[in-house]
Amino acid sequence: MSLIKSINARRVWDSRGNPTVEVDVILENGVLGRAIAPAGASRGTREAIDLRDGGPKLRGKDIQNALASVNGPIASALRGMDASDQAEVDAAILALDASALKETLGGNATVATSLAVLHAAATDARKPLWRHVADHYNCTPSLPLPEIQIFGGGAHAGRRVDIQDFMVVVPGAFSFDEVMEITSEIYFAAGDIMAQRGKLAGVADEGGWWPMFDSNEEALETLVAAIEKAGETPGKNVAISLDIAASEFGSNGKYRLALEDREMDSGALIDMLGRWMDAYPILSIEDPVGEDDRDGMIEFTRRFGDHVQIIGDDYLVTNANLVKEASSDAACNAVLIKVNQAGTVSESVETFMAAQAAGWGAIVSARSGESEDTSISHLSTGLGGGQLKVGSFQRSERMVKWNECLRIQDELGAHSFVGGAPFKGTWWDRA
Ligand code: 2PG
Ligand code: MG
Repeated sequence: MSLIKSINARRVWDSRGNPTVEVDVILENGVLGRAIAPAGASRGTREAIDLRDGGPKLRGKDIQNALASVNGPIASALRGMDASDQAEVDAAILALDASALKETLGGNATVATSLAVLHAAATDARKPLWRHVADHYNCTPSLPLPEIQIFGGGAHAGRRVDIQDFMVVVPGAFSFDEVMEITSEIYFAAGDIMAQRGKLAGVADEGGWWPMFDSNEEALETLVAAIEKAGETPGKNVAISLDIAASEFGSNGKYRLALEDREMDSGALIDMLGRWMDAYPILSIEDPVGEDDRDGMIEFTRRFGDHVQIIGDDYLVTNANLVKEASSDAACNAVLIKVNQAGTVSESVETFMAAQAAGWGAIVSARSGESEDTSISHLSTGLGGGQLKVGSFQRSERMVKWNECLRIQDELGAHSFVGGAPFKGTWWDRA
């Protein structure tokens, strides 16, 4: 056991060129733990706040106040604490901020600190982070099943299409390494098809292709064509995963697909997604309706919950109580775990455990604003049994996380890959 000697925050820059918080935690024996806060663009209204300074400088996005939270109150409170007691450390952080959404300290300050402490404890125990997480939380580690973006949309691509993430999953793969190879083939096949058809504008925030489609459905047709061009059978080894991110184009049960100039209510949106699921091999859907559309989420889950994975992201904001509530509502059957939505490691793990208790899936996820930090690759492996969403197959802030999983694969063994287990009970499992 080693005690925390000092904590220092510095300003670094994320994958969108915005300032963000990096925290160094140094233990009395000299061990260093370091982590960087990510940042979302399509944010849930109930997630922890990124504390930004406002004003004209850096488009209001500077984080001097968040740095001051870490270097001031957080550092004072944590100095002398046992870094291996993550729950105590996170409780001490929470005790400094009585606000609902960590407005006082900033979720960017708390998440970078909390993760840096986790790293320090792992290094002090001479364990890779994934192993420390597995031992600390008494989990069986396994390499996650990735979901990988092929086209970006919504808030990540200038709203060029309404739907945010068009992704593939490869539940039929035998190893993490094989998922990477198959996804690479699909990613470049999609780029080739789009270039040939004059539909390719570049690369979106998470590395997926920035599309110039005429409808949202054209993305689905193109994705199926890309899977086939890559030599795979859609719906067999490879399936489609969507993040609708519906809160970005609707509220109060009213939605507007700008690309198609169509307005619809919640029922019509659910019907449209139902038609897509009939026509395309869609295995997972995130935020199919808005974060405020409880009736819509319950209805969607009633209709499709025994068919596909239904993930709450903005709907659940990595909050264990919301997972419990949704579980008793029979809304969703899986949760996205974003550590910065919760604001600490302990709250994120608590949400993961709540999902497991509900018999739900859990997908550890990056944000659209990312960095070289690879904590989530370790978290999802250490907690085990899950899935990992990192963005696409280009840009180093994405690839660094996939590549870290390949290094973990060498330590843990290729056999530890979860494969299609997260999709037990879906149409894919029955097919
Ligand atoms: C999401 C994430 C990642 P953001 O909605 O799931 O794709 O986006 O980080 O912008 O919230
Ligand atoms: Mg989402």
